[in-house]
Amino acid sequence: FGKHGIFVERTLALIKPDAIQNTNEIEDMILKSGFTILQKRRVTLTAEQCSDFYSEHYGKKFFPSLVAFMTSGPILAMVLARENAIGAWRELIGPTNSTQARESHPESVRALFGTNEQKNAVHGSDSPVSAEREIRFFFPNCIVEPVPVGRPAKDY
Ligand code: RTP
Ligand code: MG
Repeated sequence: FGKHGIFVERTLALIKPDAIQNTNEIEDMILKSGFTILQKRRVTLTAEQCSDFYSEHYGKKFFPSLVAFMTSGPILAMVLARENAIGAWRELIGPTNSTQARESHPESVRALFGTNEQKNAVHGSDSPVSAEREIRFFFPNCIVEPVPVGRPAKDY
């Protein structure tokens, strides 16, 4: 891909029930970090929908309480776009455990708005395959492929 272009990647972000009251501050952090919010939807998941979304964790010890937590109130699903969106959003949110995040990444979203290893404020897709699945889960009509932006016209 040409040296004047970038790939705009998409990722799925969730604001979890424990941080829904901090939505405005979290959106400010997202926009200040150069993301565009392409889609936004507030939903309350059923246990069945949540189990489907987190099916990779089915059978783990924390699965039942994760589903109880994630269905305890509304969440905000967003499609974020940026160069390297998946990695950049994971970096901005910090480590999974909010207690640990406050030690190692005190400016991260999970350090600032989460509580512990379960109530950790936000979710971010962990790979391009996950991002595609998770974006489609919440936004069935959304385009998920990376798109080139800023490429000189003569290269097309
Ligand atoms: P996420 O998927 O939400 O972005 O978080 P992650 O990749 O950093 O963490 P993951 O391992 O995928 O776990 C999914 C969510 O399950 C909850 N969790 N609870 N030991 C526990 O009690 C425990 N471990 C994980 C968290 O809410 C985590 O984000
Ligand atoms: Mg995960």
